[in-house]
Parts: sequence; structure tokens; C-alpha cells
Amino acid sequence: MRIYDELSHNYRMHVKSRTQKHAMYPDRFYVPDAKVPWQLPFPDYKPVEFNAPVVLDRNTPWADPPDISLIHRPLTSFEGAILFSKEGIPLNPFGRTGIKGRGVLGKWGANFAADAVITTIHPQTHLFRVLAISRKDTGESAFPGGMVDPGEDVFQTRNRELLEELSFNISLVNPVYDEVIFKGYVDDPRNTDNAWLETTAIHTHIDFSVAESLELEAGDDAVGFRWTDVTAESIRNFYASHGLYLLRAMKVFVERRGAVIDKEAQAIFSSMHR
Ligand code: RP5
Repeated sequence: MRIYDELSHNYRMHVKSRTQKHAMYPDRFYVPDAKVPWQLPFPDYKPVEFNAPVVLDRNTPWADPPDISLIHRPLTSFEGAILFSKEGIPLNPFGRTGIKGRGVLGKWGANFAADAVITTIHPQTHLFRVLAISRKDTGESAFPGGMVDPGEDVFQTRNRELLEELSFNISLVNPVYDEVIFKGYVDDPRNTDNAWLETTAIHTHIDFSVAESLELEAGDDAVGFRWTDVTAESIRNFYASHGLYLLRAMKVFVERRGAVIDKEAQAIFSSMHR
């Protein structure tokens, strides 16, 4: 299967949200592909409920109260109207995950994040490179990013996370391009039936000379970073659904800017449909 079709299929079926999990989580109840949508009956479905102690702690400022009736903000999603259980609990818009509760996520329903997709193109190889961090929790390559704090817009979150995770002050850089390229569900291993990640991914393309001049240092949730060549293999190895957003970002960029890119990227893009 071609990489874009493979990643799109896995994303729509939220394979990682059903088969991977945070280290603290109990095993997920097995949800076969055919039983993912809530609309399809699954009378034997008995997922364990899990809420991390920090999420239940009243002194955790970023966590909602366990009693959902005490929440007064509207529960929203980039994916449209949220379904609710009979008890008034929000249901994951992509379907069953095999775990109930909020896991390690603070908010009932969507937990909103912002991600920085920073790319450049090597002038000799014409390979796309993307700035990837190694996540502290899983060790996987991921975009720098994090949760949107109250009162922040997504650009402020993106800028703050770049400073915290890479000591990168993006406001000092003159980008070729800086645009929101994705808003929606993230197939994240922390997702549960009742709490999940949604993100706004912002694609920033910078000249190679600018990329080379950056003095970056890993910090906070990032235990390392590197400029990663974008190949089919590196795209597949990205955390959550970050590889899919990266593919989309690069394709849109190439179409708009007519950039010279390497043969592998051309082959990948020619297999993508809008
Ligand atoms: C991902 O989790 C989002 O796309 C974002 O990269 C990240 C936010 O969570 P933390 O990095 O703050 O744990 O799903």
C-alpha cells in the first residue's frame, strides 16, 4: 500500500489510539476494525476505566473536575458535533479506543494542542528535512508542540513550545512560509473513549542557511532533537499521526511554491490525492 493511503487509513481507523497506550494505562479492550464506530453495536464491549491520579487531583490546574456536570465551558471539537453517552460523557469522534475515562488527559473531550512543522530543503540533495524532537515519554520522533494554555492562540502556543523545547525563538526568523496546514483529531496513544488530542499544525518553511544558523538546545518534554531527512521510513516512524500531517504539509508547499525536491518525495507526492 502506498504510504499516504496507509497513513490515511490508519488515521481514519485511529489504529494507534486502539493499539498503543501510555505506560501508566491498563491494557486496552480489543476493538476490531469492524467495531470502531459507536453506531455499530458491540454488546460485549467492556473497557476498563482509567484516570491518572494527577488528573483526579483537585489541585491540578489543567484538569477538569471528575463530575462532568461541573464543567461550564462548551465541549467543542474540530471534527464537528460531539456525541455523548447516556450519562452525558463525551465520546471519541473517531470511535472506540478500548479505555474509558480520561487517562492522563486533563480535559473531558478534546484536549487542544498546537504543533510546529518546521521544514527546509537541502540545496544539494533536494531532500526535505524536518525539525523533530525525541519525546521524553516514548522516545519517538515528533513535532515540537504542546497543549494550548488558557487565553493563548495557537501561534502563541507554538512559539512558546519552540522556546521551551528547543530554545528556538521563531519570531526572530524570517520564514519562507508560515501557515496552518491542519486542524483536527490526533491519533495519539493517550486517547481514550472520553478524552482525546486535537491539534492545529503550523507549517513553517525556512531557508537552509537559516536552518543551519539556528542554535538549538533540547529542553522540557524534548530529550533531543535533529533535522530528519523526510523519507518514507522516517514519516512512518513519527509519533501519533504527525507523519500524515507532514506529508500533507510538504505536498501543499511543493504545489504552491514549485520547489525542487528529491525523487523519493516526488514519488510519494504523486501517489497522494487531495
Ligand atoms: C500530540 O501531543 C499533539 O499533536 C502534540 O504534539 C502533543 C501535545 O502533547 P504534549 O507534547 O504536551 O504531551 O498528540
